[in-house]
Amino acid sequence: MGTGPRSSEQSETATITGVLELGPFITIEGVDGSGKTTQLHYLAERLRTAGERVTVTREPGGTALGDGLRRLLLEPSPEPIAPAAELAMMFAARAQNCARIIEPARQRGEWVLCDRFSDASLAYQGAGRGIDSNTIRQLHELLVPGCYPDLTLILDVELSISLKRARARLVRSGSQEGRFEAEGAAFFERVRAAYLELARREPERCRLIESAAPEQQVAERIWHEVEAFAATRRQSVRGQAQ
Ligand code: ATM
Repeated sequence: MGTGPRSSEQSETATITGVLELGPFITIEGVDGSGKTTQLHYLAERLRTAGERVTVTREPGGTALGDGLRRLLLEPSPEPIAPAAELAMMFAARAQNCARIIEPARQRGEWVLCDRFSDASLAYQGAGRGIDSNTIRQLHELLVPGCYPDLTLILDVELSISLKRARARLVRSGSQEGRFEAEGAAFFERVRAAYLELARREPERCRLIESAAPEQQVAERIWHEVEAFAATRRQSVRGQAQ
């Protein structure tokens, strides 16, 4: 990629001047069925083809502990899970993911692509379950201090499309991960509205990507955003190095 995310000139500059450059941290968000996981893998492949080192992770999950918590969180539960317990488990998985996967990969200068992160807690446990958003932000600062994405891609699609896609995928895959899918449309409307609001409130970090379009078009739009992000980042590293 000529104008690609990272040039050898940039890494040299960082090394010579001793400027500490953490690898870029990108998260992808959206309601279930928005196509984010497919797009995350396209993006990872494209970055790798461009010569970048990329770590892909997801939440809840990404580590053995996180995958165990994922099963407890997403598979049908023998008893209703209290919203506060759900939130605490999401953050336990996140703390492990940050400590074991995200931070070490960033320290090695790799790109980190994470399928959902704390914005999902704000959308699902905040807007969806009604937990105060300040409490969620405080929990983030307490448990994963300073671990914030540089860029967040929010994929948006009408619920009539996303719900159908998500439920069809569950049936196709035979997966047991249906606890959230059992929620009604009003729950997902609140989640979607929270993501739209986040994109409005944090335009520096967040890019809203309309994802009803064909996959390849969505992938191009994402690549365009990532290239622009990488160019800005290169400029700022050069600025620090001078
Ligand atoms: P994925 O299917 O995108 O991996 O997400 C699993 C579910 O976890 C998703 N449910 N649906 N539909 C959203 C939920 N989730 C939260 O509720 N809070 C969080 O903090 C995270 C990371 C995920």
